[in-house]
Amino acid sequence: MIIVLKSSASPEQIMNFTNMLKEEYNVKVNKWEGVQSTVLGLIGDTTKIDMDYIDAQDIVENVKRVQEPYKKANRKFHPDDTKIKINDDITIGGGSLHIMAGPCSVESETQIVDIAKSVKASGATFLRGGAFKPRTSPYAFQGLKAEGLDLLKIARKETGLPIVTEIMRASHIDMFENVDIIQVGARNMQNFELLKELGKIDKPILLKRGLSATIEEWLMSAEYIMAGGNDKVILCERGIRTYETFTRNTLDISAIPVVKALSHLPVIVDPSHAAGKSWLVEPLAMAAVAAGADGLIIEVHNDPPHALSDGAQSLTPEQFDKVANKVFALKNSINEINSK
Ligand SMILES: [Mn+2]
Repeated sequence: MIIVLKSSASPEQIMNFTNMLKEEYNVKVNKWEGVQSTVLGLIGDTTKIDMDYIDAQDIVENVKRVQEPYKKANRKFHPDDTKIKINDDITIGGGSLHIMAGPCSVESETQIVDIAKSVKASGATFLRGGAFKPRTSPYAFQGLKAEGLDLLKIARKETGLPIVTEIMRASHIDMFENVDIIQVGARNMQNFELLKELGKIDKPILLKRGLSATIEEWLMSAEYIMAGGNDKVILCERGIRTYETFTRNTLDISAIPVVKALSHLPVIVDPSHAAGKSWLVEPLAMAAVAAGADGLIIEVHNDPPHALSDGAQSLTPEQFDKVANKVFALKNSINEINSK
């Protein structure tokens, strides 16, 4: 971290400020005295330093970070890809390609079990389904809640597919004990109290990117979970809000290689919520795999026109089968190219 001091700063003020930095943050402080101003270079762990607090000090002209504010999620301190094991036989990360598929909302036992069976037959390795739904309108279907979780478990028992479902509040964590991957939705990406509680459990967390979150903010949210001791974070790019209105969101393909360069955490992509239109799911899924995603999460419904949520972006099981086949074929080709 570099701190530029105002030219009006007196030697005594500079000494007091330097001593405060050393004592409060346990960092080494290098000082360069120029003609116009003095510059301080902080060496050590600066992640705990509040930049706004430093910037607000009377003698500070400006302050700049030279190192990322996240540590546990940072590839610099963990060069190898994180691989997250689920049920001993599934590994996410390090070049994997897993597809999580299922309906936006769990609607009934037959619905979820039928969809689970068909997506499994097409190669999906996880069943997704919402029990608690964060809807834009309070009048829209809010999910089957606890009953939805029970139905997901029935579908898991029938198919063997591990389940991924979204949590909305920390007080529900006990209810999610039997879930294989807990999803934090885009709207909760900065629900820091929820993130802190998820940091205390030993369960993979699928952390969706907020709809207007920068990559750094997204990684800082992962850091919240990891700082509590839970290293099993899977990042999920699901599109961000831009000025474009044709698609529901704009899939940020560049975020995939960027996050993989900055962090060791696995990255999966949600083309369904990015596009908002079922016909766009295939090309976006292909692009995500080509860009290096470790997996995909795709909405599949047996009767999209009558789905209680997100019907327009849901694939039928037949359409999903086609997309899954293409995606796995593409992954094989990419592996072949990369091995040359
Ligand atoms: Mn949905």
